[in-house]
Amino acid sequence: MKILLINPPRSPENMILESAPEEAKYFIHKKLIGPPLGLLTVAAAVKDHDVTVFDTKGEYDLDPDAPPLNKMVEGILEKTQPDVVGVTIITSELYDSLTIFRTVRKFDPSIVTVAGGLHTTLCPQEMNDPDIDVVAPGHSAFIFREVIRALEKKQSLENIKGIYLNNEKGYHHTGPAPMVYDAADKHFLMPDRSHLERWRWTYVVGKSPGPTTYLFTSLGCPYQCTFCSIWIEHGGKYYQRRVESVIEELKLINYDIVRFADANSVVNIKFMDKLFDRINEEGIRKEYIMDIRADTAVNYPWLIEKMAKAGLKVVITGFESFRDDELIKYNKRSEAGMIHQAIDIFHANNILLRGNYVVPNDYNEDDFKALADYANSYKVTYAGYTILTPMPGTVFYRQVKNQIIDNDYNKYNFFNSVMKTKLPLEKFYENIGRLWLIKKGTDVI
Ligand code: B12
Ligand code: SF4
Repeated sequence: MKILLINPPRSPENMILESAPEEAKYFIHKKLIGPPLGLLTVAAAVKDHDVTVFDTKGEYDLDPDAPPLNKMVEGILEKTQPDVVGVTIITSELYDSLTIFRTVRKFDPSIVTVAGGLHTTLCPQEMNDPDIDVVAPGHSAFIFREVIRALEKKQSLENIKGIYLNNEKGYHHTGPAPMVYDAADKHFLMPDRSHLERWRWTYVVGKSPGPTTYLFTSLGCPYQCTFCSIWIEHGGKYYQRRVESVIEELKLINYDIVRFADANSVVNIKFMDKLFDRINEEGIRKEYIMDIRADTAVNYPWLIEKMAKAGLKVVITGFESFRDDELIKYNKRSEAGMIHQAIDIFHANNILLRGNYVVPNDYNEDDFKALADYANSYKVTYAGYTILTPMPGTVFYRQVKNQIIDNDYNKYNFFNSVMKTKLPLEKFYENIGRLWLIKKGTDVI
């Protein structure tokens, strides 16, 4: 079978950037850069077939004047003549994904269209669209393989459990999946990054000397922050890879910078300790980027030191708030007092720290001033100030559903306010834009 897997473009909506003072604009994320790891995993499940992975984000980074999405997709459809097209979807990229499916349907109605990715897991009921034939929520690479097998043998897809079908019976679920797939261990599939060679040099962040690739050592998170999609995606479970499997992947990777795509890289202390022993033993020399919680750094400074010596260069920490009452409201299970301790530990190990604060919709001028004062007294190399956003499918979404005034999913990327704000909206954005100037470093990540 000929299979085309498409990574949709980024949503261009970014009101923080639009409203920020000129001098802050360089530091505000215009785009996050990185490879579509989920699609590489799906590609690995069907590697015996003729598979093409197409990264439209990479394509627009290669040439910002590349044709509009429907023309770009028509071009790749002409070239590959696929039997099946799959798209990976997060909330802010849903509408462009639907444009891709519409283009495919118009091009050739016999092509089978498959939707997967986080948004399909969180909100499968929203995927009822005439241009989508199959919806495969969860870590569904093996289920996708079954779909391909059935299509190849011209069998009905009704017998494949764990998917939604849109056919003459209407939009319906085929029944619960036969098992919970452990995509980190028993069902781990080694990504083949050669699919992305064309876009390799677009995966360069800021002034970094070379491109970065992503690798995950775990899936899910044992914490349950109210605003977070990730623990919901994994039903609150945490899946850990094996040390030797990660070592094998690191040896295969021909990139010098590796970003751990874990929700939370250091959960299992013994695992990370062992992993870095093995990295040292194998003489693997790379730079690593990880997401590490403030309380983890405070509780295990020796591990931070060990990882820093073996290549840990950049850490991203969700500080979220400098106030304990807000952290409790978010169910963060960490204390504000740990932020400055964690900053000291990371900086003492020459780690470039990116601290991220989330700004709730009810902040007034005094709240912004208090946050600015705090962030100024504990400056980090890179700082991010994003908007607390009710991602559909999260606990926070349910809590604040009535306060949502904008249902345009293009805006659900943490850079736009979708709830009623206490301050006039322009003032709210203006304040957030100014915050982006509070940091030590002069580059972006
Ligand atoms: C890697 C990553 C990226 C990469 C690549 C994503 C891409 N497609 O291009 C980059 C850097 C580009 C990226 C960008 C963004 N991201 Co991002 N990203 C991640 C991250 C860190 C890891 C995802 C991952 O690789 N997981 C591992 C793989 C194996 O799992 P997976 O992708 O879910 O894929 C599996 C299944 O979903 C399924 N599947 C997936 N696709 C498909 C397709 C088919 C056909 C099938 C059958 C199955 C299937 O099978 C896969 C294999 O098991 C997650 C956080 C996390 N730790 O989960 C955030 C995350 C997904 N990102 C998020 C967001 C919001 C963004 C941004 C909008 C952020 C921003 N503010 O700018 C941007 C989007 C673009 C932009 N504006 O710049 C949110 C999504 C929230 C939501 N509910 O939508 C997350 C959860 C982070 C968070 N803190 O909440 N991201
Ligand atoms: S915000 Fe971080 S710590 Fe909280 S549930 Fe999500 S990944 Fe886990």
